[in-house]
Amino acid sequence: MSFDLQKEGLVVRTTGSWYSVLVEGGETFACRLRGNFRIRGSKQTNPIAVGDHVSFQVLEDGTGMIVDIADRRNCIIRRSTKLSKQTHVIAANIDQLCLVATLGFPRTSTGFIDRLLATAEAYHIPAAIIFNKCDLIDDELRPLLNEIKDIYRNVGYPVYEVSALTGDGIEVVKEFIEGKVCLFSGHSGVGKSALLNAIDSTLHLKVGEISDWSLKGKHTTTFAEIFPLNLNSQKDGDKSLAKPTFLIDTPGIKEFGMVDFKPWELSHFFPEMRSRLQDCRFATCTHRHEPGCAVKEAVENGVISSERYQNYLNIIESIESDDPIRR
Ligand SMILES: Nc1nc2c(ncn2[C@@H]2O[C@H](COP(=O)(O)OP(=O)(O)O)[C@@H](O)[C@H]2O)c(=O)[nH]1
Ligand SMILES: [Mg+2]
Ligand SMILES: [Zn+2]
Repeated sequence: MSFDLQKEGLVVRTTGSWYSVLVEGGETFACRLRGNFRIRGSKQTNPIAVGDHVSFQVLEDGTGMIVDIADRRNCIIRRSTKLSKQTHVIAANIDQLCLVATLGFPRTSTGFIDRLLATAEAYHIPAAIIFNKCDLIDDELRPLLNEIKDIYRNVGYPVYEVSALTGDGIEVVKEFIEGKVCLFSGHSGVGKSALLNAIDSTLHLKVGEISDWSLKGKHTTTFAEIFPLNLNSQKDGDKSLAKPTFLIDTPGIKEFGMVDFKPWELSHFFPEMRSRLQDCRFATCTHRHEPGCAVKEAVENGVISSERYQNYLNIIESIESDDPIRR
């Protein structure tokens, strides 16, 4: 028996002890994990998750035996229970969180946006905000939208404005996500399904279904799964040059959970505060009542958005009022 043929690929699906691994060129192999494979970080219940890059040996029957997992750039996890130390890795190596938001119909609060952004920061996942339904932005809403866009651009987040309905801005978003593994998140009703349909017209996701934003129904799974997106860009004919783009679907987690922040840690996940922490008098400054606080000073000078700061305070408050056993 020969084990010479070794391949590398992306785990796109997991079902029990089998992993679907996509290799360059588009072929998928059903793989298993070598029996004595050491589970990295004993706190995790699953050694491999979708998004992992693995090396495997092709066996005679055409299946694969995974022999190595590349280090993860990031991963999102779920605790089995609130107090449990065991965690379940939902997905790994996410290149881009696309936070879909709307200024109206329904209105996404900046509080929600800031929570999600802080969570993405904690997970080391780059985040961008896509404001959808821009066809509904009238003269009255326009200044507010511009103001909010400026707040996030100033912090360093890419911000896009699109309409899934008219197709406005979609090409720019396609260019932005090309070649990335993307996770779309946002409240129900903001148009995630419609937006994904506009990005990839072959998806045919149901629009207007309140409870379901995932691809469930189209592909029935309760596990996280990664799908190639067909960006079918009309402008360049040579598709072979395009880098594959992927969508992570995570049924079961509607939104990112909030990571277990400690109050003094939270500002590490607000980039505009993080860059000023060393100027606060106290290393564990929570930027509320402490003297010599560089963050508060930046808020007073209008350098840090007071809206972001208020949302920061609200998150701290919710951390402190939560189950005290956890910290
Ligand atoms: N006017 C307008 N309506 C939209 C747009 N995108 C989505 N919608 C509508 O918003 C509702 C919710 O869309 P859906 O994609 O199901 O949102 P999801 O819950 O985030 O997946 C549907 O009635 C869509 O037709 C848009 O760009 N403009
Ligand atoms: Mg939906
Ligand atoms: Zn401070």
